[in-house]
Amino acid sequence: MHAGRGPDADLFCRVIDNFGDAGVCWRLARALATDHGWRIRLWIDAPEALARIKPGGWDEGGIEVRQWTTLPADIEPAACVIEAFACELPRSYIDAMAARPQPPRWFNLEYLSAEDWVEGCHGLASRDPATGLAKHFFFPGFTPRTGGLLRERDLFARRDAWRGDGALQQATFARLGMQPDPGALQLSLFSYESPAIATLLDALAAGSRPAQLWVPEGRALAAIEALYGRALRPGEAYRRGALELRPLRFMDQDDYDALLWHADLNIVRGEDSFVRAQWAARPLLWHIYRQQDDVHLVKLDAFLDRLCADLDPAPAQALRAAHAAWNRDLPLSPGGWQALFLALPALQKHAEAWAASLSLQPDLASQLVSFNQTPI
Ligand code: TRH
Repeated sequence: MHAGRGPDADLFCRVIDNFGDAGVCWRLARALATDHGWRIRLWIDAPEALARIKPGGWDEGGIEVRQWTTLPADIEPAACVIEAFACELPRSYIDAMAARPQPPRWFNLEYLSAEDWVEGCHGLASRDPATGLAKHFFFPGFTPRTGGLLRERDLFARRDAWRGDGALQQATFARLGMQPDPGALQLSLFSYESPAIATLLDALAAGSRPAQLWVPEGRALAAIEALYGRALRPGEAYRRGALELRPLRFMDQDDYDALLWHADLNIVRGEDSFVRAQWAARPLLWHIYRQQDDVHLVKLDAFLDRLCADLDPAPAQALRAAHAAWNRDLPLSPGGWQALFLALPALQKHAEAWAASLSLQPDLASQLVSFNQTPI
């Protein structure tokens, strides 16, 4: 942080599991810093999660990463305070917020959902009983009456530049140890464990078209190792029928974007890879994060209803069947998978239109900045 000017926002992140908590917070910090010139102090309780998605370090202009164990006793809260995913701030920090002559704007960044009720809750406030401070609920979402989706200003330009530049692509492939076969269907797989993984592998192996399946290290690759009964190493190719399985090292977040831009079908999960796959404007299959009492299935249906609203019946049915296989453990026959592969050209067109229409609404960081400027 530059001398003489404190942070514009304190962003608090507690890592529950995996990489999405860190991934979303890092992206928000970057968008606020790069697109809006904000100075961000990112407090994270498990910096090792951030280190996985940003192995090259966090030395980016405008962002200071701090380990959130305990906060300094004399901390001066920033003018804007963002609590990611209801991570609960320490009482001493809330008291310090209340003690400022002008109390900070306080946001709770919620989880993404396509459900209708989100519109009614976005922007609502609750009062901290002890200090009376207002905390605003900031809901990401897919419609204009929500907080929108994280999308940095130059994302589409970078994506399109990459797609139009063979040398840039080759540099990425060399860095990631990829040798894409131009004649093969390209798939990326970053999901949780699911019985659908086995049926997908079988369908690809039995397919009439060669396929390369790129699988970054992690839970999906471990699930495939269990199926194959052996360790699978990044950099190696494992062939079965028409399928070439290609494990990859877990990569930098920006390189993962490029993998999404490259593939014909991306299997993604959680929240951040799910959003990035939509910005890639390629067909996607979403393995949603499992929640208690199956509430995640309601969220999944809400998204699929929006996505499929103007999709022709055949591709929509193929897409829904694949989502049911992945998320509801419903068996999908080889014919079901083939229907999805056949639907890819239609899904591709639709993914482009979907990304373009979503990008008409202001991105999340811009909306947060505007909200922050409106008088309470
Ligand atoms: O990892 P996720 O499952 O994360 C989460 C958490 O489980 C969290 O508790 C939950 O709240 C949330 O999902 C909904 O999935 P997600 O959100 O897609 O985050 C993965 C991040 O990892 C994303 O920022 C992309 C990044 N990534 C890399 O940087 N390199 C890689 O190689 C891959 C595969 C992903």
